[in-house]
Amino acid sequence: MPQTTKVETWVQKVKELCQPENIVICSGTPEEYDQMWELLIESGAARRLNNTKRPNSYIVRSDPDDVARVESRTFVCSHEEEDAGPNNNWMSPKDMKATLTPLFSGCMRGRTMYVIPFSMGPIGSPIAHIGVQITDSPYVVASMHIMTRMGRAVLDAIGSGDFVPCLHSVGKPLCKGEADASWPCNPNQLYVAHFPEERQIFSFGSGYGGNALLGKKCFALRIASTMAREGGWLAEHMLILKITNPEGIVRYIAGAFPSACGKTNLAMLVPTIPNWQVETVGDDICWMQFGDDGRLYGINPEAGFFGVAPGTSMQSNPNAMLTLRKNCIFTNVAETDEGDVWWEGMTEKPPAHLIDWRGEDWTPDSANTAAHPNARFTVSARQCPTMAEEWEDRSGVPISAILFGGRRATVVPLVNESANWIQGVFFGSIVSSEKTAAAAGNIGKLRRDPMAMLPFCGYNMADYWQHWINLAKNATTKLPSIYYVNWFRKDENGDFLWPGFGENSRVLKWIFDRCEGNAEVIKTPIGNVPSPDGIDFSGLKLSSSQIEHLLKVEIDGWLKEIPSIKAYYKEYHDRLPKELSKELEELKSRLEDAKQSTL
Ligand code: O2Y
Ligand code: MN
Repeated sequence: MPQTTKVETWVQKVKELCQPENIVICSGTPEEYDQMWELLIESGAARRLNNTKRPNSYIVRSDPDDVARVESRTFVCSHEEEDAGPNNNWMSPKDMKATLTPLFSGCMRGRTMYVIPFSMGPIGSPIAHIGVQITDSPYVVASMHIMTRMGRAVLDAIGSGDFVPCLHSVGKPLCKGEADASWPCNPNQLYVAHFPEERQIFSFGSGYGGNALLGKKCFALRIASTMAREGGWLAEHMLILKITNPEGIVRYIAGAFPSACGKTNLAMLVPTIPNWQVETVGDDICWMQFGDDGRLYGINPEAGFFGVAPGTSMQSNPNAMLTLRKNCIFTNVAETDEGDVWWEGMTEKPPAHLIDWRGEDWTPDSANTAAHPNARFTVSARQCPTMAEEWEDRSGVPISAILFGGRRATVVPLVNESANWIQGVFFGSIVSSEKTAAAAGNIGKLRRDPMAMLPFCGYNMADYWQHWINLAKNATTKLPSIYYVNWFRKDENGDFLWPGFGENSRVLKWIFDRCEGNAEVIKTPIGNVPSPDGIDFSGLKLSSSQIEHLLKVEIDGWLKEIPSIKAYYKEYHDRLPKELSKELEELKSRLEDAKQSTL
């Protein structure tokens, strides 16, 4: 008699709890993908786009109350509240299970329960990990086809091994004869709950994005960050890009930027500097492990992009637009009269008439946007013209540099290089964006988003910083250099100083040259900044005073920020790594010395 596998045992348990009408073990075949669309079209959630304009693509409208990740309903359920930290909502595992059990009980009545075995990372990669998502949403099944490697091959790879169980329901059981909603959901009973010690995820009430595609933020960041801490590796909210210089030398750079800071654009950047090439390995998540040679190797655990549509255009990101020519899912965008898609920023002039994301007629005079601001495209990474050939290499790519970036109008220069790993961790820990537009000399209220992981770290952020620091203690060779970048510095009139987009290649070139030991720096209290001719600004309409402003180390501005960093660190009490408080004190005294010497 063949033994019952762990997957079978778990599926049986969930079946008894959720009481679905049918169970489908997903195969991952194109036929299965097409079947999901038949169901979604029949339910009214989706429409097929004009096949000539956008072959094999679909437009989906979600419920207007289910349009984004909901951080206030996202929980980390560690046994001890302190282990979740002030950066997470916490509930004890016992209380969360007592809350969720009645909600999940019978929640799939009248629906099909899909079992999706999926791999985050190439199947068989030593850096990859496997999950099994159970869901009652055909939209989730179709999306997981694009965003992950899934189906029969993954089930075979699990064998009798371990996997992360991910249980998801839209939270709307169907009674016999009851008409279904086109986008069933239950936003008033929303829970996205993570159990880091048991390594499981339960999500109830939403069918959208990060709440429902559990491989992405829930597994690949929140649960994986706890696995990485235990295993001595890193699960990060980072893009990975490949940069090749005119001589053909290749370097790989990972970069963490808070949501909606142009990360996908940077990952697919078209360099403006001649004879340099930038290619894409990943646009959102990077898992890094030490290789046999002691270097950090990164993989993109995802197989697709789930990008923000508004603002994406042939100007801002031509490679994304080319990726989107066929085989896409568009969620909450507007539909043109020709059966194609449109969103704000796609073209300079909007079409004269559209059907907006709510399904209403729309004209340029309409009061609301045609696409929802968080409208998304879902597309296979394979279709991106800039994917590096090694993006699916099982052993990953060696990372030479790590970027941290926020959105700062003042104080933070275009780029500075940390003098060592711990200073780099310090800069990562203080990444911030202004909540409000900051006028010159007036720092807007800052939202700190350390390592761009604030919504995604599955444990106490202070312990996460300590984990980053400890990596240096265990490293056998030089770790990647760390850079703090800021594309968003403004002048005294509130205008952006830096053109951004493809011009960011100039900063990447400087970083590349630093990795090769070829660029001069000036030592400053905040680490190394480029020497005046270090970055190639040729051909840009930037005056020397604008360049000076972009690269300036504002001693007074940084000094003013010290108390705000201190107050923020205080939130982590005695869990704050002593290395970081020391780094802050040393920064303060270097800044004071610098101020003294300029008086
Ligand atoms: O709203 C959502 O559910 C999507 S959030 C998201 C999606 C893709 C990549 N990054 C993010 C993010 O919030 O960082
Ligand atoms: Mn992201």
